[in-house]
Amino acid sequence: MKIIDLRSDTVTLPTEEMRAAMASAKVGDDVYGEDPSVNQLQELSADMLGKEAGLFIPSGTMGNLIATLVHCQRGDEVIMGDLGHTFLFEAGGISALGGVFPHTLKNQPDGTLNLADLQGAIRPDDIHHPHSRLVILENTHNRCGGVVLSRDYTEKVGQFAHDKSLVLHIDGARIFNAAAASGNTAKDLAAPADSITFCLSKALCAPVGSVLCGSRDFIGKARRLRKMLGGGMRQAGVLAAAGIISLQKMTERLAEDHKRAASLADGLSLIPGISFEMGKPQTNMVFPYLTSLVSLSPFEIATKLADKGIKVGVVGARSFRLVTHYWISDEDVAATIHAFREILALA
Ligand code: TLP
Repeated sequence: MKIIDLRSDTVTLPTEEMRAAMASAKVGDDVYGEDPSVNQLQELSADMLGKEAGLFIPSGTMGNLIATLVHCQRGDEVIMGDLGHTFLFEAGGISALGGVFPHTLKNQPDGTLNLADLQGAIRPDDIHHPHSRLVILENTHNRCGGVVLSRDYTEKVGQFAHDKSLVLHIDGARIFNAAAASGNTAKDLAAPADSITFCLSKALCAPVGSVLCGSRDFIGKARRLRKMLGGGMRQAGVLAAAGIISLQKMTERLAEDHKRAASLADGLSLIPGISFEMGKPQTNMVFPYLTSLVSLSPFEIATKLADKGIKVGVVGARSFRLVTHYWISDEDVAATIHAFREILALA
């Protein structure tokens, strides 16, 4: 049975071109800084993100963790959204390993944090309080529907943070989706940030890896922390070789995934019992929910879809997340709409 896997873009398999590049990659010991493919990937990443330097890391989670550990001392406070990936899905690593205190603000439906809320979150200089040190934004914002934070908004937050002597980190796991959807370059979207992580192993199809970018000084410190966390890799060029193709080729095609997400949402919206809390998808994520017309739970529906070879994520009491990516075709979109229609007609 053909499997249509819409649970995430993290499920993407490497392309044939990536596999060939991996097989013939020039490699060396990256802990010595001697892997030519890793060095090329880091330079290319820094260039595309407009930062002085980059560091190849195993995951987006490690990127956000290392950035927080470089920017903060133990006891410092990090301001972030209550729907942010770092708050929800990174196993509390910044607190467990960094002794850092998360100060969450309500994420607005468009993925932003209110500037007035940010203003109110800054701690006065008083021995009772932790130091406010870091703001984390997420672009695109996963749990807010894969929405794009604008360049203008990000600049305002960067300006605000710097005026208050804070630093700004962007969890840009899908910054190239944000770029494709907004018509800005990733470099423009990253410009206000002191550091940014982006992922090669999501929509960009590489099998493993993310890149953390920032100033040369920041990346020097990040490199030591990566080693401390056990993330110093040796002949990682076999992975970096795929990442180079991600940046050179896969960033160019993301609009296709966004178009398919829009058609998927359009098709699903015509089915009685399905609605959309978050409006039309802006990038590659679709978040349908079940109205009161449907008696089955999302888990029951997900099981029936899985029986037809369609895998979807259940993300709430009544809602799903479906993510389009390189391995999802127009036919897969049509088959998914058809399967939902059939299952809900019987529900
Ligand atoms: N997100 C995954 C799950 O963890 C939810 C997914 O399927 O979307 N930042 C953002 C915005 C992310 O969406 C993710 C992964 C990460 C960071 C973490 O990346 P990895 O999985 O490489 O640690």
